[in-house]
Amino acid sequence: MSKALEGVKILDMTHVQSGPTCTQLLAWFGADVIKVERPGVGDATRGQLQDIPNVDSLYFTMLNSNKRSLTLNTKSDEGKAIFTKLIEHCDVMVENFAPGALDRMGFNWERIQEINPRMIYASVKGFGPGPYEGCKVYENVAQCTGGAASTTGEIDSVPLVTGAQIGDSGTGLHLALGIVTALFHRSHSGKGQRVTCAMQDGVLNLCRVKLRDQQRLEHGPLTEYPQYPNGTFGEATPRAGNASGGGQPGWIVKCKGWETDPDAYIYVITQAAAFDGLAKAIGHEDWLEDPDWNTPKARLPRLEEMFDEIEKWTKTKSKFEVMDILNPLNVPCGPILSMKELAEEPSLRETGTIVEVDHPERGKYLTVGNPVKLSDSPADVDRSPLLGEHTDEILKEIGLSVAEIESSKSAGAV
Ligand code: CAO
Repeated sequence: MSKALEGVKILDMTHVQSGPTCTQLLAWFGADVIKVERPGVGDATRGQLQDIPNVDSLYFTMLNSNKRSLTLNTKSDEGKAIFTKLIEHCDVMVENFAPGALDRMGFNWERIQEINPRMIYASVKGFGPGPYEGCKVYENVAQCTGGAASTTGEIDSVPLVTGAQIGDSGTGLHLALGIVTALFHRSHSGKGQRVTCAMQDGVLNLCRVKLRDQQRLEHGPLTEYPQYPNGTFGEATPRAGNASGGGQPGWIVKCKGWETDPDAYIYVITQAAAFDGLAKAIGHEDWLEDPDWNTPKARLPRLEEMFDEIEKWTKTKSKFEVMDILNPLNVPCGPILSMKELAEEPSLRETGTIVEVDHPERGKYLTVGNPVKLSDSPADVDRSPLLGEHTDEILKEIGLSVAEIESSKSAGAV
């Protein structure tokens, strides 16, 4: 079985999280990803949040599997000459430096096209063209500027960021789709193109239901939000606690052990089609004949009371017992799983979603494998490279002689 992106060469100028998630995904699909890093320094995340002294951090190892590492000073003359050869050699270049950094090195889009008209040049930036386009951006800044933070949190409380890295990894995913789309286009146009994705745009795309609600708000209260019927709505989509955000009301309710276990909770969705079974399971058959309860519309002003009643029942069961009882009744629900539970979940190990990898310096560690499964192109997860581990072999591949490699090394270019 061949890898789907076998033969595609990626010049990976990415660092931190957003860009590396994109190139890691392409590497899992079989692309040859050449990660270019500053000599002696490398991607800053190698040294951030280190759990073992002087060993590449999990931050780095979990974002850079299946890649090769080449050290290169792209600001020196020798380094620029090698970088030019790499642009000739590769199909795709990906970067997520601060705005203008590649231009300052002398490699703007026009120059890259001159060197290789088939090159696809992909970038992540914090913002698209506009008042903030020159700003540096990290994950939580993007969550705040893309609409996630203003719509996340308890009602009447502060905006919240989420642990899901929708600004970084989310934008990396968007960019990867842009790259494979441009590769497909190149297969018949013969030409490369510029691919950009701003983190603000990526987050907003993931928050589109909240822009939907912004417009619904002009026509009346958002009846599935906890503010309805007694609270007030302002001018903008408000925070909604754990309300489902969809047409089927949902909430997080306590399960047995919640007093001591911070994750003894379950999300329950009261989908109309399965409501009868749910009502019976929690001992509320009376709701089925009661006009205050037996239609979704009648229940809307009573959602708080409804979830209180559901919780009285879930508090008598573990979150997994609730799963076992409600799923056969077609009630969509999901236990709040801790990272420990996920790390130990055998089915995730079997599918390769959680993978154990061996690293020469840190030993074994867990990482998240490719969540996208292709039937004919399995994605094996290999460890991340050491800094500059593949410098010599890559320089040979692009045509440098042993003497040229040695001279680049003594000039400090690699
Ligand atoms: N050789 C020589 N110089 C190199 C190099 C190499 N191989 N690799 C990088 N550099 C240089 C860059 O050219 C840049 O130099 P100049 O400032 O002189 O142009 C410098 O290293 C640092 O780049 P940077 O400004 O991107 O790095 P930073 O740590 O200051 O900022 C970040 C980091 C993430 C805020 C910024 O890169 C950014 O806003 N990126 C776009 C948005 C993004 O992807 N954010 C997500 C990050 S993950 O949370």
